[in-house]
Amino acid sequence: MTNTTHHQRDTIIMGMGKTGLACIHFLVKNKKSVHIMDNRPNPPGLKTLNQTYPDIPYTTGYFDATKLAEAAEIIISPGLSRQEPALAQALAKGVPIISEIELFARHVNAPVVAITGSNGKSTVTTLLGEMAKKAGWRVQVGGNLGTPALELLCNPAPDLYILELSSFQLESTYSLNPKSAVILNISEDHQDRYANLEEYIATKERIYHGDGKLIINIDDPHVHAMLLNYYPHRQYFTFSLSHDSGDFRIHPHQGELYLTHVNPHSFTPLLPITQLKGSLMPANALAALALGEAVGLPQSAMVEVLQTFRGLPHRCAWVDNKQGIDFINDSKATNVGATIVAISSLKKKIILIAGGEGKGADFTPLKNVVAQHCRACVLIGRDAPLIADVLTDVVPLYYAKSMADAVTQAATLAHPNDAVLLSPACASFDQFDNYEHRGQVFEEAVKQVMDN
Ligand code: UMA
Ligand code: ADP
Repeated sequence: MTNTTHHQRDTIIMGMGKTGLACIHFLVKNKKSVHIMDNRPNPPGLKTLNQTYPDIPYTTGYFDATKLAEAAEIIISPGLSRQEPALAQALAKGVPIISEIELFARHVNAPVVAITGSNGKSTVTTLLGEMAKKAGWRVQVGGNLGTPALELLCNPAPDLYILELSSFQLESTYSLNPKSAVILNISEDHQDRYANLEEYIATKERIYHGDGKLIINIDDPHVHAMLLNYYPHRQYFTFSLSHDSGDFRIHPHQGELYLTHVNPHSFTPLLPITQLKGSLMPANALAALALGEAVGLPQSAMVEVLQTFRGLPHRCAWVDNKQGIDFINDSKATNVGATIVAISSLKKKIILIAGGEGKGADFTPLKNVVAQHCRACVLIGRDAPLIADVLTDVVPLYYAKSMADAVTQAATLAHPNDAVLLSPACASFDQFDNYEHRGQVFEEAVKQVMDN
C-alpha cells in the first residue's frame, strides 16, 4: 500500500488465528495502516480475512524480516515466540513488539480481573464470570479461554472484564493494571518455549504489575515467595487449603469443613466443601471467592454459584461407570502438574491413559504419584517413550496405537471399583485437533467399550 503524501509505517500483526483477526478488526476500526503475516501457508484466519478485509495486505508461508524491521509496531500472536528468527532485525532496531493484551490494556474502559497459573485458569475465569452475572453485573469474560480480549471491548463499558491470561500473552504485555490478579499455582509447563522454569515463573509474575489487589496462593511455594517482592506496599488477599492461615481457607465449623473468609473482625464460614459439585476443586473455589471479594462482589451471589457450578468439561469430568469402573475425562491436563493433582484427588486405584506432545517437560514428578495410586498406565502419542523412561519399573506399562485401543486396554486392566483416567500430562496436537477433540474421542471410545 502506498500513500502519496505521508508514508505511514504499518502496524504488523504476526499470526492469522483468532488473535490476529481480532487485532485487524480493532485496528481497522481505529483507522490504522496494517499488514498481517503468518508463516503457515494456509493459516486458519485466511478465509475470513479475504472475505471481510479484502484490502488488507498480507503475507503467508513465511515472515518478511525486512518488512518487520520497518514496522511502526509489531503485534505478536501468543503462539509465537519473541525469539522467532525473523524478529531479530526488528528487535535490534528497537521496533516495539506487543501482545494483543497490551493493545487491550491501552484501550480498556472498565476494571479488569486477570487470572493466570499453570492449572485452573479456565475454571476460575468461568466461575468468577458466573458469580459476577449472578450478582447482576455486566461482565465480559475471555482471553486465553477462547474469545480474544480485544473482542470483549465494548461501549458502554461493562462493570468488569475477566481475563484468563497465559504466560504467552503476558510476555509482551506492559501496561495492564488489573484491579485484582491471581497466579493460581506454578508447575512446569511450556518448557519448549522458555529457557528454564525461572523464566516461565518471571513471565507469569508480570500479571502482578500495577497497583491492584494481589491474590496469593500461600500453599504454592513459588507464588508465596513472590509476596516478598510486593510486601508491604501492595494490598493482597491470601488463600490456602490449610486450617490455620489464609484470608480464604478451609476451616472446621460445626463438625464440617467450610470454605471460610477470615478477616481481623470476623470469621465467616461460607459453604461446606462437601457441597461443591462435580469436579470443582476447593482451591479454585477459594481463588474465585478472593478475586470476587477484591472487586466487591457480594458473597451471597458467589456462594449461590458455588452451590451449582460443576466444573468445566474435559477437566476430571466423570463420563460413565461400566461394570463398576469409573471412566474420567481429564483431557485438559496438558502438563504434569495437572495430572498429578487429578491422580491424587481420585481416591481410587487408577488405570492412567497418558501421553501426547510433551512440550519438553520433565516427567519424573509423575513417578511417586503413579506408584502410589495407579495399577497400570496405557501410553499414547508421540512422547509415550519419554513417559515410559520415567515409569519403567514403577507400574506395568502398555502402548496403544489409538485412543479406542487405549480405552479397550485400560478397561481390560481395570478391576471393579477402579477408575480409568485420561489425564495425558501432554498437549494433544500430535494426534488431535485440540484437547476438546481428544476428550471427545475418549468419550466416544468409552461409549463403545465393554458393551458386549
Ligand atoms: N502459528 C504459526 N505461525 C504463525 C502463527 C501461529 O505456526 O504465524 C502456530 C503456532 O504454533 C501457534 C498456533 O499456530 O501456537 C496458534 O497460533 P494462533 O495465532 O493461530 O492462535 P489463536 O487462534 O490466536 O489462539 C490464541 C491462543 N493460542 C495460543 O496461545 C497457542 C489461544 O489459546 C487463545 O484462546 C486465543 O489466542 C484467544 O486469546 C489456546 C492455547 O492453547 C487455547 N493456549 C495455551 C494454553 O492454554 O496452554 C497457552
Ligand atoms: P487451565 O485453563 O489453566 O488449563 P483448567 O481449569 O482448564 O486450567 O484445568 C486444566 C487442568 O488442570 C484439568 O486437568 C484440571 O483437572 C486441572 N486443575 C484444575 N484446577 C487445578 C488446580 N487448582 N490445581 C491443579 N490442577 C488443577
